[in-house]
Amino acid sequence: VIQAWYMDDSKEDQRLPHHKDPKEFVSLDKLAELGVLSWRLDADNYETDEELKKIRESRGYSYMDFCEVCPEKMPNYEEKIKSFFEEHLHTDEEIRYIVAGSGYFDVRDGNEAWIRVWLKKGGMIVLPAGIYHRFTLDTDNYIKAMRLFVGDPVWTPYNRPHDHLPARKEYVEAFVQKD
Ligand code: KMT
Ligand code: NI
Repeated sequence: VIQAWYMDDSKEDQRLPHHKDPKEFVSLDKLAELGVLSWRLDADNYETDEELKKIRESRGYSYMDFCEVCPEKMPNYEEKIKSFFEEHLHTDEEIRYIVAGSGYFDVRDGNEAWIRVWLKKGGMIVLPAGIYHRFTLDTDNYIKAMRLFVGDPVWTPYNRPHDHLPARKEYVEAFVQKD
């Protein structure tokens, strides 16, 4: 339900996998070194899942709602799809738990290379505050995600470059190591 790999440089359809040739997978441990946390949970039972409950309690995720990305349920669908795929950061964590469908969360590694994280039903991800990232649907064209947040949600995206923001500086300090 969670796989990650380095992306190729082609400008083809963003919904395609964009593997390198040969494929170059990235471990969940490597993602954790970038501050990107992930879990595999039981999406059929999210209402009663003790594991989810524990994560929410330990990380203070008091807020919860759902975001369904499909043309019928999303006002300004095309515009939203475009803005999700603009490279940006947030001043808080971006937490998504996929309860149906699938999609790609792309994150920058310490050398500015794109890592594509493919999340399917049951996959949960935390993108740390200050990491540059973007989102796209895959060719299945559908995702429903639980959105979690500490307190009142702030969804504001700051498109790159926004390197002067404290959240960005703190992220770089804590996680960016070049090799
Ligand atoms: C985001 O912030 O990029 C999104 O909410 C995308 C949809 S959540 C699967
Ligand atoms: Ni975002």
